Amino acid sequence: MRSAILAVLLALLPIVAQAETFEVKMLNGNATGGMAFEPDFLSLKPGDKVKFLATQRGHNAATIKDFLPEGAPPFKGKINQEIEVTFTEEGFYGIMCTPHYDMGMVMVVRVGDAPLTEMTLPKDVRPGAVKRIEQIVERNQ
Ligand SMILES: [Cu+2]
Repeated sequence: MRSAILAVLLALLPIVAQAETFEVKMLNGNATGGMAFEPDFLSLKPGDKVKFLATQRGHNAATIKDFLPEGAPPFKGKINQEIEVTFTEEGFYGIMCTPHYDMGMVMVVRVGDAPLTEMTLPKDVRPGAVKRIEQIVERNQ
């Protein structure tokens, strides 16, 4: 019994050991424009974490409605709050800053290896956000 448990734990070990934590700054602006996540694109393995840092004031990180893989739980951080999120489901996640969504403060998180060309946006994404997402896709293809 004990050796069976050990075998299971050893089998899981590589997965746990490989999980990484990435940091994303929430900024009033950077080289990509005003109101920005930095970086605004991350490519993760399932189980990786992202820590959203309240680097500058007035921002949060939240999933864009219907812009996340099936089965993935939405999240919404509070303004000025640092949050850490574990990404488990493969696919594309659109992340926004709630107060600056219209201004295009969004980022894309990819979990897994799907090409960005397979990403589909929900219909009601705001124009400012669509513009930023198009730039993100262009820079990362
Ligand atoms: Cu913001």
